[in-house]
Amino acid sequence: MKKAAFQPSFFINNRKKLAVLLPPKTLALFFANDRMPRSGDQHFLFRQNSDLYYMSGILQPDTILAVCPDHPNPRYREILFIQHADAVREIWDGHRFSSKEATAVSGVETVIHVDEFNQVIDDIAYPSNYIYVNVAEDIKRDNELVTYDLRMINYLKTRFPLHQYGRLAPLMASLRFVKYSEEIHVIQNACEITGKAFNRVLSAIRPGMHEYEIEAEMTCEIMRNGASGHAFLPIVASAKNACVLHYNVNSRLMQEGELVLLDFGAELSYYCSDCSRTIPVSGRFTPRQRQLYEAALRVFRKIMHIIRPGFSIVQINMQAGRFWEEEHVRLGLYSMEDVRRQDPDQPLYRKYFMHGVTHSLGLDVHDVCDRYQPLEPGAILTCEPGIYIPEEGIGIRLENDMLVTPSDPIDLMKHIPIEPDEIEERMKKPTPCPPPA
Ligand SMILES: [Mn+2]
Repeated sequence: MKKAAFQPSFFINNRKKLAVLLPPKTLALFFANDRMPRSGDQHFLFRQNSDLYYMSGILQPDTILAVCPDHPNPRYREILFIQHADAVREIWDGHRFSSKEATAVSGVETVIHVDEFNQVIDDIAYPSNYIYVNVAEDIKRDNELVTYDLRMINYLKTRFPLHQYGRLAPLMASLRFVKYSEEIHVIQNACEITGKAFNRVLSAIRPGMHEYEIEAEMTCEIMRNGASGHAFLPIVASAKNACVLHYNVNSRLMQEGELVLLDFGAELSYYCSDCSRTIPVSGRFTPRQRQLYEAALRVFRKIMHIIRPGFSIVQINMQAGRFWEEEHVRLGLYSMEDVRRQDPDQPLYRKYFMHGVTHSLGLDVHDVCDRYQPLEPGAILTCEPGIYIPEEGIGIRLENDMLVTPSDPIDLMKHIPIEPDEIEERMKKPTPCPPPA
């Protein structure tokens, strides 16, 4: 995607909403993601920082957005810092925005080259008492990587040691949690494409295929429908691979009688969809597979009814544990007596269901939000129960994306087959024509 999908009014409105949440005399700073080196002169595909995108629509690296609503000089209330035009670099990497183009996308009137940030920062920091920065708090920091936002907060703290610093993350989480109609529309379209990819898998899959061939079918359908690609690394996990929750090697040969778990979604205009289905490789569930599948589907339906205002993500997850407990007992995995004796901190259901049953969905596949906050109409959440029995080499997960309304949610994936009978029906392969007599 080369251009933002939304009109500048979308980004202008987001900045207005942020300004209301900021304390008086605050400077808020958003930094781009880094370009991540891959090898030699290659980089991984660049992805803009989601908060910066949400506030500006600018997809270029080396971008900074400053929002300083109370600045005495109106010119400095919103500033976009962007890369210099560079004739040589543009031969290799393509066009860079002029100031005018950046204004047309973002609605920010003041556009300055990013090289001048170090001079301009004095003018916007001095009249401010607070500096709020968009350190991404939800990303996995399981390495020593010092990202642009972390480098800049160190720089700012050295330069302005007596300012008070604050977190943009909780404010951004509350803004991004409830989606506007434009965002809902894009996510719904992403869900449509995801459904097409699933239907293609249903007609293509056969015993003797590799998991990666299914990935290729999905990728093809996603790309040819105009999505930018997968919203996350797709999972094609057959047989016991389905018990590895983030399996994405997708290399195994699939055989007759096995299940394959698919967890995938198209990304469209920077917004994600997220779908899971578990289907029989040969087109028919065995009685045991169907028994477990139907248990997952019952939990799916029960969870769906509590994805509504009044419940928080944390509460829905606790309820999912109760629903699974009933199903596990019914399946004979343990007894109610075992449940009564269990350590409440280590509930038995976690042996067979060990992940969250819902998460917010948006610009990020696991979108930022406060997990303790009750849901509100306009939020989009997944509904994704699963059951994993490594001893039997079986893992089943079902997942649809739900738009929260004042009552029951709208299932944005209701067009994607989920009933076991419908899955089997759609998987019936046309019988080859008999040879002419
Ligand atoms: Mn999910």
